[in-house]
Amino acid sequence: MADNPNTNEVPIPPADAERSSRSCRYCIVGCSYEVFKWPVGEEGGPDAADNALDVDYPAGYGDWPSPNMHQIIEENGQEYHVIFRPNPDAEVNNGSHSVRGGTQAQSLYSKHNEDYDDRLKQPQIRIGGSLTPVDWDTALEVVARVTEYATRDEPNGYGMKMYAYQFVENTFAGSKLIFDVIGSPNFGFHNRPAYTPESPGVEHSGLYDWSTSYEDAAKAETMVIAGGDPYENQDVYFHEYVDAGSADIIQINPRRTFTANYAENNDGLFLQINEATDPVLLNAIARHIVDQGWHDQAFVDEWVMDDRDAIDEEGWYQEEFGMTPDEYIDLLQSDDRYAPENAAEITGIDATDIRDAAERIAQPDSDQTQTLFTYEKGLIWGWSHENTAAMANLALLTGSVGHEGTGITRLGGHQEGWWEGGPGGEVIAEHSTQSFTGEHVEDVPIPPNTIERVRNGEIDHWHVIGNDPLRHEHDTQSLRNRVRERTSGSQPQTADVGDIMAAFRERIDDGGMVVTHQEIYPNSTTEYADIVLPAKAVEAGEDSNHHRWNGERRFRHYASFMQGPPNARPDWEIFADIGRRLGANDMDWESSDDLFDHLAAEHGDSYPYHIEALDEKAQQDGTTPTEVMRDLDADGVRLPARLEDGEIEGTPRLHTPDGEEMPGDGRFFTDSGKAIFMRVDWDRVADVYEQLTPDCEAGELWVTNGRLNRLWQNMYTHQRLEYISKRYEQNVLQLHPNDAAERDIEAGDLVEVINDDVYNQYSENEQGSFTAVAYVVDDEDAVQGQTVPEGLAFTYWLYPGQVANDIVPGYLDPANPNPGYKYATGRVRRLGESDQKDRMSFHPENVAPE
Ligand SMILES: Nc1nc2c(c(=O)[nH]1)N[C@H]1C(S)=C(S)[C@@H](COP(=O)(O)OP(=O)(O)OC[C@H]3O[C@@H](n4cnc5c(=O)[nH]c(N)nc54)[C@H](O)[C@@H]3O)O[C@H]1N2
Ligand SMILES: Nc1nc2c(c(=O)[nH]1)N[C@H]1C(S)=C(S)[C@@H](COP(=O)(O)OP(=O)(O)OC[C@H]3O[C@@H](n4cnc5c(=O)[nH]c(N)nc54)[C@H](O)[C@@H]3O)O[C@H]1N2
Ligand code: SF4
Ligand SMILES: [Mo]
Repeated sequence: MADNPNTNEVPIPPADAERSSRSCRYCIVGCSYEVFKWPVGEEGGPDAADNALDVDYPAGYGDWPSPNMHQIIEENGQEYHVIFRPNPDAEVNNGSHSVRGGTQAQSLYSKHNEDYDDRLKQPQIRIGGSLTPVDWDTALEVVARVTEYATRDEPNGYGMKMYAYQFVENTFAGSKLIFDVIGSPNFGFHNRPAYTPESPGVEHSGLYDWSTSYEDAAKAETMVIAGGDPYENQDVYFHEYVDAGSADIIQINPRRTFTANYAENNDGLFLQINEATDPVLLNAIARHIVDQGWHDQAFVDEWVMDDRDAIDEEGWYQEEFGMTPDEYIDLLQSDDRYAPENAAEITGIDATDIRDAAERIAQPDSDQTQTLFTYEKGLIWGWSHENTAAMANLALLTGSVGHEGTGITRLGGHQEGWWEGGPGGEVIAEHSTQSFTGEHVEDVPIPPNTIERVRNGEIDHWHVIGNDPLRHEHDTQSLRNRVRERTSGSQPQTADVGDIMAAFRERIDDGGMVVTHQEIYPNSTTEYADIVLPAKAVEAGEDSNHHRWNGERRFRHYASFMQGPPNARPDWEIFADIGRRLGANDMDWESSDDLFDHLAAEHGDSYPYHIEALDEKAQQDGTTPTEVMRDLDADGVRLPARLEDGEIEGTPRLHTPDGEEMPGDGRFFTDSGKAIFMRVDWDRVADVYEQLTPDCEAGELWVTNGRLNRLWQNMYTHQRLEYISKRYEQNVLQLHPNDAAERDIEAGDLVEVINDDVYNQYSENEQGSFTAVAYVVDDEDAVQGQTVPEGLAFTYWLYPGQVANDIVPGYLDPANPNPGYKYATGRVRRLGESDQKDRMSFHPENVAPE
């Protein structure tokens, strides 16, 4: 590691410093940033006229970039200063940032950075057991020939696991490779094993899971936040919109987080739900609404489908789960488990609070509610159908869609950037060998669970791009064991393509598998890779221009401003090269701009986004879609985009009453333009719930998992950035003091979490375990309550080397194979003291302003 030249001083960019616009490399909010770059040795002056920031110095807080927003990079022997600061004039963030975004200058590729030596810089192939540098031609020729061999009988021998979000140019090229060029159905997104919707209950009801605008949070009167924590995970949305508004928050979470206390301290409600019981709570709220007659009958009559045949014709999912309003209300009222008193028993929430929540949601005194429904992974990574469908039902029942201050939306993870480049649905219908049989449908083909196929031998070449499945998938300990077994056969001994292919063919013939990992840093999956392809970090400004959108569909241009490791290549270019080697003749884009222009002109009508207007505008003005986007700068355009009086206009929210903003047929995404209630039935999951529930007698706890504010994902940047990583030197296990005392555990002890019987749908249960540092807060210090209740622990899910997903159950919804990642259990035992025991304070982190 080289010395970091950063001090407490930051150079002022000269007036002619190169300026470009992009958004944060991290979360969904997509805060806008400005980048200034100029040669080392030059500097601007304190007068506004003499600097690129247009500020007269000295100036106050907010007008000067912090040392964390400065970096020195080197290109072709020349050093440059880079200032990377939140854009003070951008609509989304208005100059605001989080600790993650505000430190991203420190993650740029620079010899002054800790991670400089650690970036993947050269293609590698495991030869004689070690990853060995090779040239691009050797590496990509092997990738193409292994793919050919793996798919020699049928296309299912190839499996791809790729991000959905890392810019439209990359996802377009990657999904074209698998669906169009190779024709395999074995696709898994970066966070789940299959090509499934993340919010099936919302999408199949005809709602879009990104239909609101950020202003709606500021204008709502009631805001439901279920299984999500925007203070921790979507910071600037919380600060600039939620906190700036005056909605009563209803936070639904098993943990009393900051957001829970914030809700209570500001006239809202905290519903501290028992783990995994949300469908019962949400149905009980809906039941109380209909029992009281508080639902929006006029909306339901006009906008919710009541014709059974028409529902069935929408597709098998609607046939299986869709309900007419009468059927839905009958389900709520005929099942006594949903009566608030009975629901209280399962969910742990008082009937009075359930009724209170129902009233705040339905707002019986107004004709039009101002209720906004938001949710994220606490619902999605559980009973993903029931949890998301129950939220959609509540929004429809109360007519809370399409008006200011209402709606239903995910809070979100990454910014979004999925643009399908091949016929995914058709390939799955033709080649998937996985099917679903339910109450109303039989043997319908569904997207394959690719993780199962890696385990059972169907996938012979596994191509993993920009994600770390051996850390983030379910049941990772046994998955790693299986992948180790399947990659341990015959090994290449020289860098000759013929020798390498002979070894790989032999391995595949023996039931083994070849793993290709396309990445920017080594991680858990790289340890098992045979072929490593180094990518440019385009999210950090390297190499090429790109586009994606945030949680209100705000589509923006990310201008490249630096090269990155010279011999790495952007993902779209790697996909195109592999595609051409496999015979594609339409993957010869000259640049990412060329690819984007093609996409806007030829594929601009991707559901439900529509960017054709960019191409129309470009033709009108004699320019290109890329240039149109560049001119839209920090504020971009909220999709769908349209051309009005020669200018690009956006769409603040979807599902408005006239539906005019939609280029399609109607207000909702169904053939009739009407929405559909979805069956949410606790019986569908009750058996699995029983099996997953921890055995308290045997000392088991729920061990749920999720995010911490300062850490981003598998910590690919943060494990290499001391400023952040020293705050969490090991994984964390939040424990209730009574659970800790029973096990002789104190704050700062090193503990082990063991699951002796990690649930597996195929009854091949195995053991899993990980270690962490116990975070225990004494009752007298817990001034606003304990974060975790008795019987439940919480851990960070992607900590390097202390992998929480080693105990995560292999439950996937049979209709829509999404994992129940949140529903893990385990025994906790003390190993000894951690080295942090005497150095850290372990004070509560959930204290919100009164
Ligand atoms: N700081 C930070 N922010 C991030 C990320 C990050 O790595 N770090 N990652 C981004 C990504 S990719 C994503 S997907 C989002 C995720 O954003 P969130 O979904 O908000 O994050 P999580 O912490 O995974 O889960 C949210 C909450 O679900 C709760 N939960 C657990 N089990 C249940 C349950 O049974 N019912 C209910 N109602 N709640 C439950 C947990 O206690 C937790 O507080 O965050 C994004 N933002
Ligand atoms: N128990 C449990 N499990 C979960 C979840 C949970 O809440 N609980 N959440 C799920 C969710 S929502 C998520 S998002 C996943 C996250 O799981 P992963 O997707 O595996 O985690 P990330 O750290 O986001 O992985 C991104 C990787 O991409 C690399 N990278 C960055 N930029 C580029 C690029 O331009 N090209 C390439 N090729 N690589 C790049 C980074 O180095 C990093 O290793 O975990 C899922 N698993
Ligand atoms: S809130 Fe999200 S997008 Fe904004 S600066 Fe933080 S990590 Fe980046
Ligand atoms: Mo995510």
